[in-house]
Amino acid sequence: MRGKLVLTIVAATLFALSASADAAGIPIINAGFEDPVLAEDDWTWLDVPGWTQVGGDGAGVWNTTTADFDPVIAPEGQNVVYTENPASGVANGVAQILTETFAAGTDYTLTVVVGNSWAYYWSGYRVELLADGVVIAEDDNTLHPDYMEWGASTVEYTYDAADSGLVGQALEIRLLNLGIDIDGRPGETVGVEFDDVNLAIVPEPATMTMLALGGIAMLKRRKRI
Ligand SMILES: [Ca+2]
Ligand SMILES: [Ca+2]
Repeated sequence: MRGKLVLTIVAATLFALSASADAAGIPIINAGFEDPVLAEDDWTWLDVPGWTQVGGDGAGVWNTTTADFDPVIAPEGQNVVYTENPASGVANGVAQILTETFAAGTDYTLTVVVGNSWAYYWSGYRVELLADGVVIAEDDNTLHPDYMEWGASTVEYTYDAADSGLVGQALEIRLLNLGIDIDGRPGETVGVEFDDVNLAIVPEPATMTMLALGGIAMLKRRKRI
């Protein structure tokens, strides 16, 4: 009877672990930039709730239209975050320090949709995942969406014991405009838009196996009683 109960607990634990392995989402404030609610084609200037400005002018929330993007106007909801920048080679954009801290033995997957609106010449971009202000993984300008189109950026971090000094420190996401005149339009303002930011935890397979083996070992010990 007791063995059966323990088996049930082990099965429930394994089920919970397999569910969490799918991707546990980490809370991000205003991850889709739907705050504030804006009228069509309205925008904010230097004000992105939940996010701070990085570098110079400027970034804001923007309710995009078919004049900016087509056929996907915004990957999530109505608004996106835009960044505009002189092509001076100095990055700007937005950042958010999360309440979640960097954990040992844990892998992270950060996804962001990156847009090249009709409103600005293409600036290039960088999506960064940081702990304690140190970049631990990034997508450094690997996509170049066509004008009016979006691309899916994925940043994957696999736990490295060399980063153990960062365990317990706050995670941070930075969405950056590189300020580069990639399309050869000197003197023009360059831009990039972002939407639908997601950060997921995926426990490493080794950790999952250890937990599962721990459960089985517990079952065996109980059986001997
Ligand atoms: Ca959105
Ligand atoms: Ca719209």
